[in-house]
Amino acid sequence: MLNPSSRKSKTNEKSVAKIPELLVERIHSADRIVLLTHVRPDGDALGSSFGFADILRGLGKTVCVFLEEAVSPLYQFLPGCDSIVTDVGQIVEFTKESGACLTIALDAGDGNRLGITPEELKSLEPVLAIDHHKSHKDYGLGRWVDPTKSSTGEMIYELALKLGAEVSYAAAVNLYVAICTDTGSFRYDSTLPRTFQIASELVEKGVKPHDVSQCLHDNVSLQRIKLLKEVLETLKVYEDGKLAFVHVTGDMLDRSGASTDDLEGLVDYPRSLGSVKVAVFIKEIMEGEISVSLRAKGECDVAEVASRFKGGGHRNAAGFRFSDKTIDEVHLLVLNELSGTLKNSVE
Ligand SMILES: [Mn+2]
Repeated sequence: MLNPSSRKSKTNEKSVAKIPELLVERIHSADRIVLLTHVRPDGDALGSSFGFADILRGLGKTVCVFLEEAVSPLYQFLPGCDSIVTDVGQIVEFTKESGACLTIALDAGDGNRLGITPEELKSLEPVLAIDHHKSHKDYGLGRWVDPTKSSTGEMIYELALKLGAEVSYAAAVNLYVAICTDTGSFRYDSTLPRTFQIASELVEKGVKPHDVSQCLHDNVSLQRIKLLKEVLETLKVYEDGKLAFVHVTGDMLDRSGASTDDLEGLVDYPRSLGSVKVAVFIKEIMEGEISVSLRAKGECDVAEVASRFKGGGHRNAAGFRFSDKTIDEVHLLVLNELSGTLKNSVE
């Protein structure tokens, strides 16, 4: 059943973002800026990093984007993805050069998941954070955290307006990809009127939605399809189809020839079942190292469920890890927790 949204559309407002002055001032006064993002970066993490780097360069800043490892082949179409630094020592040296330096962490809800040690993070101070994770754990000197925003990419666009910066075509592609991936192509609950306004402005800057969609969705390898076949074989549903579980092991990756990058988005298949409220994807790539992704539709708050397992995320997308359990143990543990949560939530 479709019902109209109760959200008030603020179509006449150019920007409704409450951007802290500290952030704006620090950016204006910095000569050099280091951008960090979370490990295993997704489209939002990468798109907002490369997009923001381009915007800042347009303001005359020297910018270094640090990533723990090379950009996944899935995102190598993003403009600017080849000018990253993966050596943290090089970043620390960069901050010591003359002139004011600032570090900004993007899309990272946890300062311990930036791919660097706490000591290394300290040596990059001052650190500011821009993030939209509901589970954001404060770190650094200051922050702009807004869980109502669809994506960090959307926040970077608002910030560019506030800074009076030019958004080039290259930046527009990156921010569009960031918004597109974090909203599941404008399908998730976080997609608001402002999200479409920004997407529309990015399209006016030359982004072609069809081309981006081709790069994001219609560009998969045979190995990924083989992996998908194996993963779907593991599908189990519970609670009248409200819960769907799938898992992957290192052996499945080996058999299919796929890489860990190919795991991204596979949880959308169990999530797409009509009856499903929460989809669970359990990954054991290395023996004993388990990560769990939760994707929800509607009322169930999976960020809250993830926090019970010391994880985090958004209302509709969250995750957590274990290092001392088997897939079966994790399956049972998460099933019990979600069954209880569903029973307690008002339908
Ligand atoms: Mn994000």
